Amino acid sequence: MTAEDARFMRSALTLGERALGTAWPNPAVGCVIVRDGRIVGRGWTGAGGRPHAETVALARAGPAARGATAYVTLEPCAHHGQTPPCCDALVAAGIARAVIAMLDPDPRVDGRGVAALRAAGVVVDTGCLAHEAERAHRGFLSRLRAGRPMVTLKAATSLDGRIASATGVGRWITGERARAWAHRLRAEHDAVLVGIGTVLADDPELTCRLPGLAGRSPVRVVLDRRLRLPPDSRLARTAREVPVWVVTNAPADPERAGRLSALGVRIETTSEVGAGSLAAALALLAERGITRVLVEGGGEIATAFVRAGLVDRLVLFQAPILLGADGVPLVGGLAVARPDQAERWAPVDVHRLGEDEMRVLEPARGKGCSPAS
Ligand code: AOF
Ligand code: ZN
Repeated sequence: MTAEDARFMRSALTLGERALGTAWPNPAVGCVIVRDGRIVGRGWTGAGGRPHAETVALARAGPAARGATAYVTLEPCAHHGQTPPCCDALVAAGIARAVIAMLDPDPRVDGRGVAALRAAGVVVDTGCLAHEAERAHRGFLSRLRAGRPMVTLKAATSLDGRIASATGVGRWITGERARAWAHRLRAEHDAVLVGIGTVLADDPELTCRLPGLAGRSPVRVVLDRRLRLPPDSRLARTAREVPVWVVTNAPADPERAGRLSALGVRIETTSEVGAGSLAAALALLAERGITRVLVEGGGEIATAFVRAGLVDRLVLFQAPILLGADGVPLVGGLAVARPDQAERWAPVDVHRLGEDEMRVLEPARGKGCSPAS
């Protein structure tokens, strides 16, 4: 693997990012076709998972693909799904070499793509920026391996970790730039999830309203055990434009369920209550194809996700204000006896956004105590 390989794979990974939030249930794959050191075709997975990235990049490259190298962030598929196998398309286009970041653990692929390419005489190198690719595909991998989507917990807090004032007001803790970034986060997730308490308190819309990304709003999921979602809430009223799924416990009030359904709200039922209910809700979302969930609150939901060890990534927007102990905390009691027993979070990214600071953290598994899961 050369420095040039890494450079082109990085381009492919960046392209793949464009499909985050729209490619589900498929992975957001990126592909570049390189001929004589120049990129002649680019592609990423289409909305709903099709077309696949390679097909798009090959179409762009046209005859220039002959003798070229294809850089793909995930092993090209070998199965006849809704589209013909990408490895066949690469061979037919005359690709001479394929550089693949990581194998596709989907049982329909799982090494068969690489084998088919090699059998056709294509030189195949795997493992180029594999670590980065694992990261890029973690929603897809989590759904496949753990049967649940990847979970990002997002919160806007004060310096002292409060998400709302003493009177429960959380709008707005952070400034405009941080809020714009939060909208971008929505676009990069398949679904955004809140508890019914947040809906009743704030009547949020939970769409992505950034210029140019308006069509990228995620599915809006409400955890609403007793089906309290008001039919005149912003969510219910806009359910025909951007999907709203309510996860509730059976038996739901049939009259209310009927009214919400008539507005286009999808009602999903799980029988789980209490400790296992979050895992059940996530499993249900995974079954429906969701690979990446952005949890936006409120505090009770955030606490439940943290306690259950179900947070894969924490995105904190921190404003330079103090709200004090009478403010609403980001997480409730965790009963940590000693600091060295607390779960540790590894910082992976930090940005200044005006006066606010955004920090991205991931559980530092193995250090500190492991979360119950
Ligand atoms: C690729 N390139 O861009 C993507 C791939 O339902 P299908 O036929 O679209 O196949 C879905 C599977 O294809 C999915 O589970 C994953 O293994 C692979 N996704 N493969 O070659 C792509 N998105
Ligand atoms: Zn494919």
